[in-house]
Amino acid sequence: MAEGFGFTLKATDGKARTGVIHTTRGEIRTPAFMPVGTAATVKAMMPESVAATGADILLGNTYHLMLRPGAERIARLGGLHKFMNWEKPILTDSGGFQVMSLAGLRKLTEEGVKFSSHIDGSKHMLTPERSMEIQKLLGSDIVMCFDECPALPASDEEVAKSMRLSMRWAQRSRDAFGDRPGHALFGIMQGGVNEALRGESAEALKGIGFDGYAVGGLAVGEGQEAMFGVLNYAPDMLPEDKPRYLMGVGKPDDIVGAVERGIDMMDCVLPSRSGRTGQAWTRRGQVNIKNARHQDDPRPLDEACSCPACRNYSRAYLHHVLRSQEIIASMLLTWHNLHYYQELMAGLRGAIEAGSLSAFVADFHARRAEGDI
Ligand code: PRF
Ligand code: ZN
Repeated sequence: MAEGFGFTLKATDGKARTGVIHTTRGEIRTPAFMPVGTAATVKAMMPESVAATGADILLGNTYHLMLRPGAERIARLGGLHKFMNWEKPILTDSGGFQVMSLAGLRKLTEEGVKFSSHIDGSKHMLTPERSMEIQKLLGSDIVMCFDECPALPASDEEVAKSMRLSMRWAQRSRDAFGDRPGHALFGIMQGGVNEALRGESAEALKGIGFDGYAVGGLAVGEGQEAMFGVLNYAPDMLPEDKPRYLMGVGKPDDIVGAVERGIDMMDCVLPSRSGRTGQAWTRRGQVNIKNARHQDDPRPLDEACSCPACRNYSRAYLHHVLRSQEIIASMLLTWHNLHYYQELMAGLRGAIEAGSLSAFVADFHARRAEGDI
């Protein structure tokens, strides 16, 4: 597999694992949460601030960057890391999932997906080969296979057909990626909530061979119980010595449940996106800072949080700037949320290493049940 890339497992606790992914741009401590930097920015955050929250790696998107400003342009400007001033590792998603959820007119064939841009309606085509080329132009450290994630509801037959197409695309992705020392390629398991199809997908991917394995096709509206149902068996179908990445998850309790079930990496827009609308995540659950009950409250969002929003500002101030649609509201709440997520990951890693994950998880749920102060 890729030279300059590796995964070391440090400790396990039940099915949960903690370890380190080694890349040429630095180490990623797992379980890892990856903030989403879709358009070459984690919205409302300077890259050094993202790093200060404790993030070891960011996620970027093929789909958005190919449309604007264009992958060839980013390559001419020295690659995505230089372009956005982020020196640590970047994982890029391959585009298929975003095409299906964002693009206008789409046509899916064996070859790939033809679609029109959500920005200007212009026509484009993504194939496994073009997705690998774009992710190479971006200079991504962890490249994702080009796959299809079927929209729900879907019959077992439709899910099977889609998964088998994704597995043929996985082979084409592997062939097109070639051998790129210092860059890793991850396969993506599909198969919906069907155990046999998940097994078939895992076998196909293992037969091809990847540097890491993602669980795709979850958190698409099936609900937490169904998602955990799949996560009760899916990680066990994947190689133990490679990182396992759950795509597009999730809320803090989804993350805790996924880690308990053997997931090593996750990404989600939730902490950044919901920060911009006034939703904050704390140890005591969700807080909507827009709510009038905060307008005279001199206390911080979370007195135990060491982020700049909680150290230097009151709930009353956060409420005011959010209500006034001041830019600093997005900056502070995004910072807090990313800090909270990274602190949760650090807590999970520490607990797994200490063999005390079940106590950590019990405490996590108990505090949330108390509710906001
Ligand atoms: N495939 C890809 N990206 C994704 C997903 C997927 O299935 C999901 C599903 N939650 C999020 N992002 N390529
Ligand atoms: Zn905070």
